[in-house]
Amino acid sequence: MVGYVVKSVATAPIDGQKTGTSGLRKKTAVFSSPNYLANWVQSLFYSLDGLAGATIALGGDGRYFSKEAIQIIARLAAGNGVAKLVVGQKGIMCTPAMSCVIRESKLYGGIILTASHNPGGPDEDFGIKYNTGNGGPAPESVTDAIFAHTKSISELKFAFAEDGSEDPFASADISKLGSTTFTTAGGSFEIEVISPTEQYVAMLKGMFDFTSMKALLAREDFKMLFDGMSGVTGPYARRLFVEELGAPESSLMRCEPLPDFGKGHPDPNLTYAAELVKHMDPKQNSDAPDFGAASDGDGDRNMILGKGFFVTPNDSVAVIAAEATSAIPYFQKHGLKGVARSMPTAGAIDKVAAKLGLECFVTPTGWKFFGNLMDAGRVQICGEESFGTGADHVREKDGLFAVLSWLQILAYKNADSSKPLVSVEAIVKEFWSTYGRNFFSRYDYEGVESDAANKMMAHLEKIQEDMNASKDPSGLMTLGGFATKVKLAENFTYKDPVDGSVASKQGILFVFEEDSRIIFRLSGTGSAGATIRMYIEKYEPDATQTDKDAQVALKPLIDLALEVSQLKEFTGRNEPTVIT
Ligand code: G16
Repeated sequence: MVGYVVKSVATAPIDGQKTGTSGLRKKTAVFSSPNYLANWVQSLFYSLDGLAGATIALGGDGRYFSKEAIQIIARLAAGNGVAKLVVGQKGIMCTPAMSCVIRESKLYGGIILTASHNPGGPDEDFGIKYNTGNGGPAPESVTDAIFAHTKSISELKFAFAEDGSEDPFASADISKLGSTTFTTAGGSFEIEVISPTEQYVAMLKGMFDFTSMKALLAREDFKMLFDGMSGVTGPYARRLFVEELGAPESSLMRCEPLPDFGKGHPDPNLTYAAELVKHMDPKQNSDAPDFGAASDGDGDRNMILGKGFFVTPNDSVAVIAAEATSAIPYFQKHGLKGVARSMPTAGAIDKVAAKLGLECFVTPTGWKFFGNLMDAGRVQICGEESFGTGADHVREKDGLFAVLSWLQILAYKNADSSKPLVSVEAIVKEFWSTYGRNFFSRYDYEGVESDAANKMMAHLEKIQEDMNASKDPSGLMTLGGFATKVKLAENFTYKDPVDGSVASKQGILFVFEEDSRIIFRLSGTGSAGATIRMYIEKYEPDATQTDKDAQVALKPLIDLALEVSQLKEFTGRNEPTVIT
């Protein structure tokens, strides 16, 4: 056994280490600057009770700088008394798999190295986040404590090799499965390298009926295409769709994980997954597949497509909830009592909850807000407009869970193989005819100057405050000089129904009398400048009107939102970077 010693190394606080919507994300150059990562990780370890002797997991999307980060974290983990680090082979572990491993192996927690859907590489982004023992992202009580420590930190507890060299754990080869133990005076430290796929794939196999999905994929009139966007999901997708379900290798695109995602932006939306969208469009590809899906850098986001048809994440989670107990074995077995969505997510799932008599919760943006509701057994399916869909099998959103859910629903609707294929589009349209349609669009303005974005938000805050101050007894307000009547204007505040914790200022929303709304918030996942998100939603109950193009149906509201916010005037931006 190889020995190591723990030494204290002096450091000083570094500005701007506040955790965002999901972890700390910065440019790789910032993360690799002296002590930047180490300060945050040491602050994390200071914030955790009972860490001595604990086992924690470590892995991520394999992006550029991950190898160096693993070495730093292992040295700090040993230095802070962690007994064992469970590392995904080659440092790989998709985010939902990490949640699964923490839960199933009953670990103390886990560290995920990812900036999710943000690009990677020396000039792009790196990120880190911590998940607690329930497998979910750390709550704000933990991230606030980490931030407080980053502001006063003065020492790093590092492990060194006995000969004084800096990498005491170099002999633990993380490209190979197995375990290595190192010793120090009065203690030891073990590094176990595990398969990033085994536990997670086994869990998914227990949740779905692979036989019926296999039969669907064997049909001559059914083809699927999965885009791994050169992120971490590729190997999981190959294992599930090709090896387990028998789909041909040609059902996969960009399924080799690359540290810079092939210089792409691994965000599964209509802009950044344009290549997949093109393959799925029968006007551009005469052999367009029937079902398409994409996943992001770390495998928690997903996009679902039919042949020439985009399923919004809002509709996707609502369809899954509506079909769950008839089509998906996991929910047939465990039942469905409640659902949840983030505030800017369109309310299609609310309609399902009302019809099925389920509890329905609206939380701030950030998957961490679903954790308590799931732990309390009140919510089993959740979704966010930001291409996040998941269930209570783990405490992260789960891209492959969403893709398998859709395959399972398709298998269920197409159980009779002698009948023509029921398409993704037909399933969504049947949903609209039952529940009505929540037209939805999100405009993203990326890389806006922070000061300009903050001024625009302050302007909107003032409008909302003035409106509330001048409310007449009818409770209705007018927005500026516009005819539209406003039912509610607020900066969203959420009180967690389980632990009573309060999250305020989570987005400014104006809800109109005729079941429509506009929302503004600043993204918490960018690494530089600000990203303004403008969300527009309108509910259409009339089944004869649900077939319109969303941009056409929402045009008056989009114009109103731009005018009220004075977005162009504040930011100088005439067009959004991404329209969803
Ligand atoms: C993270 C969070 C999600 C959130 C999304 C967008 O996703 O886990 O809950 O909806 O960011 O957040 P924002 O609008 O603040 O950018 P991911 O996939 O980036 O980890």
